[in-house]
Amino acid sequence: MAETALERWVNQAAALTQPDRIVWCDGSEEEYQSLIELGLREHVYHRLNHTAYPGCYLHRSHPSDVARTEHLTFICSDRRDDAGPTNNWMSPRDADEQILPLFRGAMKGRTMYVLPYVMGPLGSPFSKVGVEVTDSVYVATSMRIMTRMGRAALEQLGGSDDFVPGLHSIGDLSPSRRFIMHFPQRRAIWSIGSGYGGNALLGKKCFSLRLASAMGREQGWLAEHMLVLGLEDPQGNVSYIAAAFPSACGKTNLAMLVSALPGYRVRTVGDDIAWLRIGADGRLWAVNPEAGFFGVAPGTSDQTNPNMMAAIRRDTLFTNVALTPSGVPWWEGINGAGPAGLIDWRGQLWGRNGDKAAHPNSRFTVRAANCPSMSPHWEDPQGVPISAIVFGGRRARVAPLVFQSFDWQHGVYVGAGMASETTAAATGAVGVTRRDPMAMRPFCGYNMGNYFAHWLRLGGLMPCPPAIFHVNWFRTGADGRFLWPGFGDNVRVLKWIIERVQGHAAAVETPIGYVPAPGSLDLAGLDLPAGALADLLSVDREAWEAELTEQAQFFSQFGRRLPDEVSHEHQALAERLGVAEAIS
Ligand code: GTP
Ligand code: SPV
Ligand code: MN
Repeated sequence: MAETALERWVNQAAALTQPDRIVWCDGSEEEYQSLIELGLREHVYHRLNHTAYPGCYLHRSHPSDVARTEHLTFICSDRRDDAGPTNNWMSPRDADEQILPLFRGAMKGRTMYVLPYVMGPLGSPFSKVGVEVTDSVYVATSMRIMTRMGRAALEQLGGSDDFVPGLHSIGDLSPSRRFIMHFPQRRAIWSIGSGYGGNALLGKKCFSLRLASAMGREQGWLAEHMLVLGLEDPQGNVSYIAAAFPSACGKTNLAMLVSALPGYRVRTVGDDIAWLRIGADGRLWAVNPEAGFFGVAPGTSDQTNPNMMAAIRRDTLFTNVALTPSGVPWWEGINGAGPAGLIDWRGQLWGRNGDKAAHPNSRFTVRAANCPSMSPHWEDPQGVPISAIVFGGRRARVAPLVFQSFDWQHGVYVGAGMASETTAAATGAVGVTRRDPMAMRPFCGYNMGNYFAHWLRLGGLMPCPPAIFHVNWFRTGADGRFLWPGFGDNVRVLKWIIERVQGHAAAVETPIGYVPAPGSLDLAGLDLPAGALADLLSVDREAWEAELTEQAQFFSQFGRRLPDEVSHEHQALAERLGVAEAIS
């Protein structure tokens, strides 16, 4: 029989990397178990206490390989300007020159796993096939949890050549020989030198955001760093919300929150990525392309996220968490102080010298199906219809708890002007405010100026586009503590958002948008300290003036690629704030 496009590519990858063995993964349970067994023998995995945590294993990554490395992540478009000022760029030719020598012979003595996978529900018109080849057992087992992997993907592909090839090797794990390269024109991914999360599980950020955003631009849809949830009201009506927050800013927690308001329920569709298309009915429809969660461990507890705590009690892979003497995973925020004899994420007795026992970016990998809050519609091939889009960030100041944009165009500007304090999800300084439009700065596979234009254009194609909001759970008071309790109480904000969409919650107009009118935010049963609500909703003119200046600097990098509508909205805000001199 003639060689298929897939076989040809796998053979080429093998010729380059020279593995000892090639294993085509079928995605079965038996195969998963045997990969775990192999991982145990090779100390890639450690067995956890299977009485308390059946089917759970711990992986400790190399200490220099604990988060996405944005400075080593490249968009390799033909022209630098097509990657834009927010991406690292390398020409495809230079990329070949840099990375081919690193891949040459990289799998000698190792096994190459071929992982065909589908992003999106099986049989959905949204879904797309990728194939990752990797020499990492950790990646093979994680991809089986995070995607629909194996036979089903080969069936969906058939003899077609319509798949995204992703070549991955852990190489020697050296950051100086680490590259994560994306080729939007070739639709291919090359990643070497890291075994961690978004650097190595190529279906996730590399395919489903960086390449998919570029595909969506051409094909008229959006790939976004968004959770998707359904909010059910006491009458049983369900409204769907898609929300984009930067890494480690609360998507997973919001997606599965347990409501503090009686009669309201949140159902999870996705916690990290959404693919959005305009349906035949003119509404915006979303699917979650993933099949699992790769969630932040620290801060996760029975109080903050009981649904996730239930999900991760079985068949879960933990990465870089601490370990109690009885073999149970532990992290900061799970429950009080660490027990005596705690082993830290590096595998050493925890010194209690101020170091974290679990790495701040330690994570769990678990199938979505394990989570008790999944929506009955989370795998619907058509997706779910979105009523509201929410942008959010981690801002100690400036951004109020919630505000609503005036319309789609203003909402796109709100997203484009977003900023957030950096977190441990990527290497580099933590807590530094940076512009992060739509929470996509690290993930947009093309020039963000064109990305804003794409958003504006899609809005024009919807007779009644979703309303756009901005939230901030992380505003602090004078004492430096969070003003808002967050987690389950965030449902109060979701309720206001949906009531705004339905037209029956009151709001006050401010220069930046609508904030809740007194009494319109349901605070029943919540004891906020006096003055906290006013602080949470306040719009500080001086802070917003400074914000305008920072936005102007950021936007100016895009030159002619910045849509006029964004400049216009920026100018209009300056005028509403009464800033004398126009900023452009
Ligand atoms: P990625 O997986 O990196 O994209 O992160 P994410 O956006 O899904 O963030 P996640 O929900 O995992 O939360 C990150 C951290 O923020 C965790 O430590 C949470 O406990 C904390 N967090 C989440 N929601 C809230 C909230 O409402 N208030 C406060 N104070 N902290 C929160
Ligand atoms: C993020 O950093 O936004 C994540 C984790 O969701 S990773 O898969 O590493 O991208
Ligand atoms: Mn994420």
